Amino acid sequence: MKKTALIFGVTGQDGSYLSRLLLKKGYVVHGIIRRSSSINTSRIDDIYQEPFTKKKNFILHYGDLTDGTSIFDLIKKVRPNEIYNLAAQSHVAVSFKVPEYTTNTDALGSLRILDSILKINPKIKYYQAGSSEMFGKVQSYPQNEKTPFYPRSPYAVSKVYAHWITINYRESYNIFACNGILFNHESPLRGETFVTKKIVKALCRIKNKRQKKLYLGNIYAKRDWGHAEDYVIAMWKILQYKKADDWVVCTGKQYSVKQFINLVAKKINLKIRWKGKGINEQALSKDNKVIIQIKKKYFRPAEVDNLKGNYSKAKKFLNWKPSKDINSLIQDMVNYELNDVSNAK
Ligand code: NAP
Ligand code: F7E
Repeated sequence: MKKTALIFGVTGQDGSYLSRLLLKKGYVVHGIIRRSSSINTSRIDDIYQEPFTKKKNFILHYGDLTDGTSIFDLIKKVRPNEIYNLAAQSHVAVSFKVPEYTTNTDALGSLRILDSILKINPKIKYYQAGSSEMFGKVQSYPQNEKTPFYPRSPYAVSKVYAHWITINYRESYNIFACNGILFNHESPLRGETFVTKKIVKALCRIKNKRQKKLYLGNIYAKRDWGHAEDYVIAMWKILQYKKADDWVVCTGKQYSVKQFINLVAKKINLKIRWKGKGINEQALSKDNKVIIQIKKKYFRPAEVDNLKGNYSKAKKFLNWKPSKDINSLIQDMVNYELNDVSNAK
């Protein structure tokens, strides 16, 4: 019997990679999409053309995490073996502007799914997309499953709620409900307003004289960046493990935003020189034009300065480790941008 998976957030970066992985493993994949005035399925459109989806193994339904009725009805109709909750208002800076909506989706959305599982079939396995943002103002270093949370944004606070309600439904009702605590993961399919994609795209366009400047916020924040393709494998392994548990997924390596910029510039052979300090810091091209400038509007009301994880538990029990380092991640993202005609010379 083929396994059936239901993915909330199928149109996002991770939803796209996870769908491909599960279809290759022979799953029937159902995904939830939201109605929007412009089509928002660009990350999964090509999956329809793949040979492994010919037998209608990839089915999309309208729904929304803020709409409990749609969630309940879909789970009842699809009767999945596994549910992956990847849906979220996932932008930390935006969560300060829309805190109530972020909480409704990211915190209560998880509760709505868990409660539907309880009422429809408590045997359905559940994956909750938790985040290293929950560690926020970090209490120990590097962060693992035992590190206390100190969330620093409405996004992170909502994810902490989702984390604990997942544990609560596991302990109260014996549901196979798991938390992945994933550190930043990127790819060519990353949303364009996240810092890695913003940097790679802009520097490729600047190199090809399609754009003059890139504006950024805090370039001294440090992150543990991995590749989304590796991280969806961890999600799947988490639901195949013999018991439901919580797992940190990361690379164990850390770079600042400024270091990331330097690595991208080097990769595309764009010479840059830094000058100035604080809000006046700038990067200049070899002909002394300002190509990167700092803008106050990109700073957050509260920042997460310093994230670096420890994935020993996932390595030991799930036999998971990252296969791609920062250089292959950047290579992958750069190749994609340079092949995009709108960025070409
Ligand atoms: P993403 O690209 O922003 O995708 C988010 C997905 O959620 C999209 O499919 C989006 O639909 C959907 N969505 C948003 N609001 C929704 C709602 N109210 N109802 C139903 N669907 C909704 O995020 P991602 O990078 O793939 O991340 C996947 C999950 O992992 C998220 O929960 C994120 O918070 C979490 N996470 C991400 C990272 C990371 O570094 N990428 C790290 C840790 C945790 P539209 O396409 O219609 O907008
Ligand atoms: O910011 C700094 C910014 O938005 C990274 C989400 O997937 O990962 C992501 O959250 C850092 C921050 O990711 C700009 O202040 C500087 O310190 O790419 P980001 P994030 O906030 O770490 C976690 C794990 C998630 O769970 C989230 O869903 O870069 N930064 N200048 C900037 N960030 C952005 N976006 N734009 C700038 O111009």
